[in-house]
Amino acid sequence: MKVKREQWETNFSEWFRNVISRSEYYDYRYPVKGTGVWRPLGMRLRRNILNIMRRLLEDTGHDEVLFPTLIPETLIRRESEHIKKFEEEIFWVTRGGKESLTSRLALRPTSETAIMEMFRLWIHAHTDLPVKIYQVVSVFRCETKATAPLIRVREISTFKEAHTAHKTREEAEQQVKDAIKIYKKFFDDLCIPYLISLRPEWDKFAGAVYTIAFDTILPDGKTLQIGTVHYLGTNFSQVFEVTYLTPEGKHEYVHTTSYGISERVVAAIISVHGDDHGIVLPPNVAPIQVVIIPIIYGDGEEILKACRDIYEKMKKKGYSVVLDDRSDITPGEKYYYWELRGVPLRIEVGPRDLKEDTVTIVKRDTLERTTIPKNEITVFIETEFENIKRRLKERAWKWFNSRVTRSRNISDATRLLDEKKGIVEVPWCGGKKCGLQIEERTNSNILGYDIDPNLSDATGEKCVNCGGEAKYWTRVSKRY
Ligand code: A5A
Ligand code: ZN
Repeated sequence: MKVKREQWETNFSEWFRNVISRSEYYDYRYPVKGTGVWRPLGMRLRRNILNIMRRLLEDTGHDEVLFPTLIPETLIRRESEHIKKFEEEIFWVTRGGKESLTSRLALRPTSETAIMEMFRLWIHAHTDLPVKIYQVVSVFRCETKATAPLIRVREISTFKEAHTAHKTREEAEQQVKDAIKIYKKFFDDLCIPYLISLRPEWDKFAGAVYTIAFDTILPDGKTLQIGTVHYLGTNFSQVFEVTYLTPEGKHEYVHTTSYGISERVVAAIISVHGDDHGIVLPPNVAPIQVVIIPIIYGDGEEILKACRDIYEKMKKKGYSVVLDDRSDITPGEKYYYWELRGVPLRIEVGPRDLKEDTVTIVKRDTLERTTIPKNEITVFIETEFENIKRRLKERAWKWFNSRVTRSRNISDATRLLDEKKGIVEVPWCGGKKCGLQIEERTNSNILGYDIDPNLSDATGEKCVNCGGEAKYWTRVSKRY
């Protein structure tokens, strides 16, 4: 059977909503706008993804913490840039029971201010630094743009935020580089393609000195920001008075960073690998890795016994495996059911397999069917899991790369962005005025330019807006 990706590409938003709800991963019918319910399969996928992140962070010296959800108004107002942006989006708690609160409490939209307040109490001497912490929590943003399940929510329930404090700018900027490395490994392990861009100053995180973002492209050609790393300088430490004593006895402000991801990563992994049959997942995060389906004619006791043997063997190997022995639906219905849910490998055992001591295996990503000797199952699965991961990564990057182009001409760029969408790189002088005009003329957004000068250097090119000397190939896209 050939894999179809028509719905997936031509009708993505409907495909996406359909697939996440029909697969019973996530239910966005909960009656509060911008929220949704993680159902058991979605929860397992979420957990498997977070486990990869946790491992990466713990291996690089980050410790997990848990801060309160509420932030006093006085704290969140302290950094002026920060509050200016988030003011529009904060949910306020103003009453406790029947009484009005004397000072309002914010449902955290992010945690810099709460964390800085405590850093001030924890950090005293240079020997207390660096501090590297993270938490996985819900944050709340009353998004004014249209909400979309997992992609733009108002309760971000899978917010992983890391916060670090350092002695010097150099150390903090090294941490930014380390964070980028961590995120690269993370997205590579999920086979999600991305580009890394330095956001223009008008689009950086509120209170940051600069913001570096990971963007992927969804099947409809629009980009999705799936992670951000911020260098915050001393912007927060100055207003929160977070200082440390140097060996020379001087008080210095700490330099801080923060970096975050959200359920957008789950949206991305489902989106970039899917097809018209539903969800397709790399085996390392799939909630169910193998499903066994008995193909029974008449009395199937022997076939069921063979299936149970395989089930036990898989379990012992540590795989997440299901034996679908339901008798009220046909094997065909089961195929459809588990394909929709993205199980990477399906093992079928029928009368012929029983006779010849074989099993039939179907790979979810290619829907290809092969028959192998029963005693080769475990070796087959182990290598095929790696193969699936490699194929998914290759296919995703190939599709992604075919949607990244360069253009030296604004009307060309605009046409590309209208027709093909994706990412178009144009030469840019680096000026804010030109940047904003490029956004307006293309009716798109500037994502910024690559942090690797080898990729972004546009020496010798002319700015696509003013015709002056260009500095960077800057990325433009329609985005979520
Ligand atoms: N404290 C820093 C880390 C922070 O809040 N950064 S951020 O505002 O850029 O958010 C981190 C990531 O969360 C973003 O890169 C984006 O991938 C995700 N995110 C932001 N708003 C979101 C929303 N409304 N719904 C889902 N994900 C969101
Ligand atoms: Zn210009």
